[in-house]
Amino acid sequence: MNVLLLRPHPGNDRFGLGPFFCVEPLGLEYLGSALRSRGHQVTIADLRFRPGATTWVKRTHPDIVGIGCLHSLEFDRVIETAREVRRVNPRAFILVGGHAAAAYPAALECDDIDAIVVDDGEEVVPILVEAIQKGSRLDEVPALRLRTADGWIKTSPLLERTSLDRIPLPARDLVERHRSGYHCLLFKPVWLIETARGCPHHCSFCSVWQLYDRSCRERSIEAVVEDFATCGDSIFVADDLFWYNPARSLELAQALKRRGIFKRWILVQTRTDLIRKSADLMEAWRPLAKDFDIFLGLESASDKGLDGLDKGAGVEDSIEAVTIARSLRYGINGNFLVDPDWEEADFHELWNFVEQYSLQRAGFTILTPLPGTDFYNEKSARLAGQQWSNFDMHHLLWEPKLGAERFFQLYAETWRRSILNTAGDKGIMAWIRQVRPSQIPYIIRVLWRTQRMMKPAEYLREHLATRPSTT
Ligand code: B12
Repeated sequence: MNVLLLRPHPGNDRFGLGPFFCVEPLGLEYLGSALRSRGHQVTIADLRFRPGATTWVKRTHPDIVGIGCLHSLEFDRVIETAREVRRVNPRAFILVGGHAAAAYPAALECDDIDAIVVDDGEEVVPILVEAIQKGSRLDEVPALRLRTADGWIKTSPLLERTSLDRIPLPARDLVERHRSGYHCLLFKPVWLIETARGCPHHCSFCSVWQLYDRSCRERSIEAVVEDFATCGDSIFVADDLFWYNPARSLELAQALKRRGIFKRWILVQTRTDLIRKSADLMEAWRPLAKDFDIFLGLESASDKGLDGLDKGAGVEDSIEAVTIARSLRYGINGNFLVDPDWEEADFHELWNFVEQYSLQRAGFTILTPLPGTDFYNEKSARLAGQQWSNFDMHHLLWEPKLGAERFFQLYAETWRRSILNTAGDKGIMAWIRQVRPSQIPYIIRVLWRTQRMMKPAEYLREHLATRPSTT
């Protein structure tokens, strides 16, 4: 079968770190690899670059079109893309999958989509493609929401979680034409690598553990080493919780070292309490890159705040983690959550914490009930009428305690205290000095776009223009 896999443009990256990150569609590359190993023909089109869906459909004449949906904020764009594909090729079977699609398929159940995969794709997608090819029953394909003449039905779940070793390496060649466009912060081009999937914790705002029932799976050391060896110099590790399994992480660091891996930059995401327990492990990993950044879920400046998010770690963990990581020359990026129900004093507490521990490289997102979480179900009555593109963690989804105008003044002030404020401690020249001359236009463009986050009026204008008419 001829399969076209599409990564839609997310549509909404006016706020947040969108301009700083553009990462390859790794999930689609694993699907590409799985399908090719069964003899199917695969094209991946990343619609964040030209041309658009219509051109790709006309160019490839697909039997099946798979659309990736990682983030809830993309739901409407995914439906629009499906509609566009349907218009150009009414015969193609249209399938959607990816984290947000699996976590909350209800948002995508419409006439222009034929099926939604509600689990990982490496196993399910080849079964579905073969069933379509043979004309056999699709309701026997596992892990689907399927559109039928009688409405949407759910098929049986997979008997076991798909092993990450089922498909050892992604088909990266399918996106190589876009490589120079993939970037993270100062690093360009960038490669996304996954060594493990899932998280055993239960933070209230996160949909990952809820989708995977707190399970964690790991790729084999050999596959990960091969992936690191064949990717380029700047690596973003997609794992939900890096360094989760100490014995395996140590073995992996040693195997990478034996293979002679040394990267210009690696970024991983992990928890503060894990760093506190993992100083030895972190020592083993640090020599694998010139610059090594950690994205830490800092979330709150107080134990009360962390408890309220079911974080399972305290402020002492944050402070210790930052100290340990810095002593080993890791860069600390991170994120704090800003609650719409905050008082003025809560903002001041956050600013003082950021100042005291020099956390100006952290980002700040608005606490958002993401579909696929219990938090979303609890808040759903207050979310009526919200457009999906507002679920980017930079929009207010209900009236904040301080009123929208005051909230955005304080939220913008929070961002003004970060290194992204070019009128603050790190001016534009300091950024420019960190990149190659050829990247200067890129960094200027990105920084110029991010300055919007320091301006309360910009948020307020956006809020008034995009909120549901009933609020
Ligand atoms: C990399 C990443 C990003 C990248 C973008 C990646 C890209 N290619 O576009 C960046 C850094 C830009 C990013 C940004 C954000 N992200 Co993000 N991101 C991730 C992360 C860490 C990894 C995704 C990944 O590649 N995994 C590895 C691949 C191999 O797995 P996979 O994508 O799940 O693919 C498998 C299946 O899903 C399925 N599948 C995938 N695609 C398809 C397609 C079809 C057709 C089918 C059938 C199946 C299928 O099969 C694949 C193989 O098994 C996930 C965490 C996660 N666990 O999903 C968060 C995650 C998706 N992000 C999240 C969030 C919240 C955000 C932000 C809003 C955060 C912020 N602070 O601003 C922004 C949004 C930016 C914007 N405006 O668009 C949430 C989404 C929650 C939700 N319910 O919406 C997640 C789940 C993180 C979390 N723990 O909460 N993100």
